Amino acid sequence: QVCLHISMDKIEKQYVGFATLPNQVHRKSVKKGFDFTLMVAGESGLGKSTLVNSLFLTDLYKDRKLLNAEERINQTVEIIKHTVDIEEKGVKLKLTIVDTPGFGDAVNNAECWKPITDYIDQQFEQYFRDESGLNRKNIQDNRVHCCLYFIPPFGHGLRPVDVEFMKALHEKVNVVPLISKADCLTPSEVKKLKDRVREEIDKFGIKIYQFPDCDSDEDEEFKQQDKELKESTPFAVIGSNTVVEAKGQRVRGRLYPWGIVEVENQSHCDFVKLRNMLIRTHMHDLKDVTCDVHYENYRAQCIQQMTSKLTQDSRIESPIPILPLPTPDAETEKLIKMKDQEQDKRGAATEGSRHSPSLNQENR
Ligand SMILES: Nc1nc2c(ncn2[C@@H]2O[C@H](COP(=O)(O)OP(=O)(O)OP(=O)(O)O)[C@@H](O)[C@H]2O)c(=O)[nH]1
Ligand SMILES: [Mg+2]
Repeated sequence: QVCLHISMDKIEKQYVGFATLPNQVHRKSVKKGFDFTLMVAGESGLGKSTLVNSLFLTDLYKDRKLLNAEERINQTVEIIKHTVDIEEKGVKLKLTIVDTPGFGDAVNNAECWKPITDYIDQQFEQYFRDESGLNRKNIQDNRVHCCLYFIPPFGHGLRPVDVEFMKALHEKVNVVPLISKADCLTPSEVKKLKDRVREEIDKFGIKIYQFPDCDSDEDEEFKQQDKELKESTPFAVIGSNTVVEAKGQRVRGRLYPWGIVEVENQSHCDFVKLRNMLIRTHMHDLKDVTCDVHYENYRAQCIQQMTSKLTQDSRIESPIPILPLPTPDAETEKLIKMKDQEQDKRGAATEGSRHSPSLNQENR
């Protein structure tokens, strides 16, 4: 026991204690909770609404009645935001899904991506405002962290509209391309289409979300998983709102006269790979890239615009950009009042202890 005591003493001396930093971060972030926003986009009828339903409702709403009913999803006609708060082993996640109406119903599809890019910009703008506002402590982050772009399974690769659409998005959001309704294709057709799409993404300079490189000290299994993930893009997916019976088990799938397609069967499609990527392995990286690359771009543009406006205006000589202040609404007024009162209180305290009103004035 004495020996143990001495060795513990030695350890204590060798460590200052900053090895606990990761634990501190862990505790703090678990307390705060996480949030994630996912968006879907693409032509009408490709199964966007069905997929997001399959993607999250399978695990998230296990006991919801909706699952077992043969629920038909209606056509999406406006951008709809669904938010669910989920908890797993004490970790809280606020998940937001932004379902968008598909394009293709209009005769002219020029700029069909506009409502979607506008939506993404609006979220950035809101965040930028909040960040430069009074109350920065509890900013709600509604920025879109990932956009699943649906490519049709028919056809021979990307259409011009797909290229333009993804290019309109790629500087603003992490684009993850998917081949939809993969049950229409045989395995060799899936492979051919995937190769083709990958080639075209390169050829047209579309910057889709890049999975980060694997560290060299990761174990072999992880490296293999990472390699498979990178080779599977664009993920070929199948969605379904019905639960069918296959080999005595109830599974989410599609029942055809010639058999059953199982959504979560890895030999039928890449649905599980996509879900694991989004939730288990890359959620944090998607958020980091959104914040460090896409939002930073937006911010830089905003600041640049403001500075150029100021330099144009010869009456103002300050090189520091001044934010256009929105007219204060009731909420802001209340906040200002609260902060004033807080300061008054603090001022009074210092006044009391120092007996010097002039000092107090300076403190302000
Ligand atoms: N074969 C097949 N059909 C699917 C799949 N996913 C969805 N569908 C069917 O495709 C039709 C359209 O699905 P939705 O999910 O409404 O498509 P959407 O992309 O949301 O359409 P919009 O809301 O108009 O943009 C429905 O009848 C679905 O049952 C799939 O993976 N394979
Ligand atoms: Mg829809």
